[in-house]
Amino acid sequence: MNNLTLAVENEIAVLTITRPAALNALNSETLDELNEVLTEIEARDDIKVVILTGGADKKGNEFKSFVAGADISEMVNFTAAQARAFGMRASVPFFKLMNMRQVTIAAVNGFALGGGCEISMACDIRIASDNASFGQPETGLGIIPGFGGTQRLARLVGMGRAKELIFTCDTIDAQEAYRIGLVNKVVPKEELMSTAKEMAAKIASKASYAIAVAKAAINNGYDMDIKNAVEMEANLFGITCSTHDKTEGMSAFLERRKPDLTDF
Ligand code: CO8
Repeated sequence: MNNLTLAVENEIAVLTITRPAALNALNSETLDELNEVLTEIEARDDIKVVILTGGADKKGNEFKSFVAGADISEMVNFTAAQARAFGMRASVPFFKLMNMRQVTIAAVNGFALGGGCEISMACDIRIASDNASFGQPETGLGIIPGFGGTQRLARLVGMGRAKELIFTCDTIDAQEAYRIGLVNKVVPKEELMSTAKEMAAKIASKASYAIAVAKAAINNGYDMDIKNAVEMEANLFGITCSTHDKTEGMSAFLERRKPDLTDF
């Protein structure tokens, strides 16, 4: 992979987007590599949580940029058909981040603009360093957010705030992103990766299969009416009741011991 690195330790994968010359902007090659590596991760039983972050800029500053958007130099001459193809190229790995059985955490270490904000929103959880900033500057470039931003931003922060951010192109700091619910947590930049890894370890220590099922229930139920969504939840609950982890988890509670949770 030219634009991504993958490091796996203790069931946690750290996936780093590394395009130092372009502040980790997403081009076609990076999106294809992302799709490839997420496909590999999905098939791996030894990875329970994926932390997505941005690599250092060309001066070695690790907290300059998470992802500064889609690559403008690639998009500048796009025809409508090429733009659509580019959007779909992102859509596939972004839906993987959203729906894969592993939990995905964006550790946002600087600029999360345009496609950068959008890829963070495709993750399950966002943790921001205190210097991070977020925005959807597309309408200032004559385009609209095209990697799911008009949809995921409205779902995360509500329609009014999403419209304000998209129509004004304002960049907001990490605290404001936290205040409006765009990020789960803001931490001093030196603590970003340790905080993300701590949360990942906590998640990895729970029943991984149950978490994957809970993730599917939340994602799928979100766009359903409440009655059908709760019925779907009941059905999925039934499935988790047929697992080793359910028997082990409940027995361990009653026997006052630590459970040995193994399903995934
Ligand atoms: N694309 C390509 N190159 C970029 C990008 C980008 N998005 N962002 C930064 N770079 C490059 C710069 O061109 C520069 O290259 P060079 O050193 O060769 O001149 C290098 O990265 C460093 O950037 P700057 O010198 O500009 O660094 P600053 O610290 O001065 O500024 C900023 C940092 C504020 C992040 C600035 O670089 C910036 O504004 N970048 C663009 C941000 C942006 O507008 N992002 C949104 C892009 S559009 C988008 O994401 C659409 C997504 C949906 C597409 C859907 C298609 C279907």
